[in-house]
Amino acid sequence: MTGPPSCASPGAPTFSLEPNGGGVALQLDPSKWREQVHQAYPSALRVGLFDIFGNELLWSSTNGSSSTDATIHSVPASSRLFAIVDDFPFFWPLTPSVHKVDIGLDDDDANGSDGNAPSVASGHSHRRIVELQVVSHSPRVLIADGVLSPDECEATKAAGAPLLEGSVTFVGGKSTVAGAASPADPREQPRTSSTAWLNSTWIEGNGRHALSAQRRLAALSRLPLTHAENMQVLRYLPGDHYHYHLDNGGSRKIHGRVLTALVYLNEDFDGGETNFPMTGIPSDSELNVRNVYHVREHFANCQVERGLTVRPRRGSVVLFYSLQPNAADKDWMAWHGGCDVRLGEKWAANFWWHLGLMRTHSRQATWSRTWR
Ligand SMILES: O=C(O)CCC(=O)C(=O)O
Repeated sequence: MTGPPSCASPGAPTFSLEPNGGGVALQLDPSKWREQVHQAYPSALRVGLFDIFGNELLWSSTNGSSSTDATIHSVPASSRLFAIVDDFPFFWPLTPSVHKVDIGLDDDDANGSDGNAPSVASGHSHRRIVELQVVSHSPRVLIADGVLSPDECEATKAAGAPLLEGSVTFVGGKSTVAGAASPADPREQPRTSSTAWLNSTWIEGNGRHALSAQRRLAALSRLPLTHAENMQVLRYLPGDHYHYHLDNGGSRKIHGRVLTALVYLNEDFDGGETNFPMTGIPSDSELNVRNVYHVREHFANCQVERGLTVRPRRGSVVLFYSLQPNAADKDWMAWHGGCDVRLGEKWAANFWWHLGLMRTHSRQATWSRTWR
């Protein structure tokens, strides 16, 4: 996704274009930006340009057309833009500044509930704007607080509670269920929590809040709901954990997962941190990062002293990518785990985006391919 820097005409206003996956930035001249972009990405059929807040500006194709040529002329000189090529999923650029992300109408306000959500007035409606911050470059991890309202967290929790079963994990293509797994010592078992899958039937019947929560997560991720699995609700009791794993590892069924949105539904417990042990580890480290047993042994299953540790806060979301921005290669730095809960119950939910379609377009709450 990289290309040679192009020269702009002397004195012309320019803006810089950075490949979304990192690499060499281009100085673009607004009068010949299209040629410059396509010269930089010679094999791409379409290139999308985004601003640093994840707003899509336009797509330009090799046949010379672009969605809105006028947009590029309204981009202020010196702006930083980001390029996405072809159908690659959107990846949040790794900028030092926070991304202010509009995650939709604050319909809880409209319904007279909590009022604590970080909404701002915009015209006549209240919109929820959150600050999404890059907290690790490798792996790519971003965090935003206040994405789900307390009502949305409670509704998602309540939805999951009656559907809980032992959590499943994959090792070497085989699934194991919490409780039934060996070894006998639960501290050595890879995953001991309980899981509930919120399927489309439940959402249509009961799930106004759960659906609004999913729409917010899609808005935060800038990925379509049609590419997401059903939401998975998690409960950890004292002593429960999920040792280091990759969200797209262990089974072909989940190889297409590109992004995880992990949302915390409560915070009134001790322990239960999420740890990314590879943050800050040099890429030439001796560790065999492709072997789950080596990683678990090296980092003692789940630890909070090293790497990046996230302490759960109700309504906060951790976004992290399991693939590289080329949407093909696994990110071996994305190992993570949920450490032991010491006291109380931890509730969280996973929402996974795939490269391919997971739901039909016809209705957002109905999809042809459920995960289970
Ligand atoms: O509970 C956590 O903090 C991590 C959960 C997780 O990694 C997963 O469910 O895949």
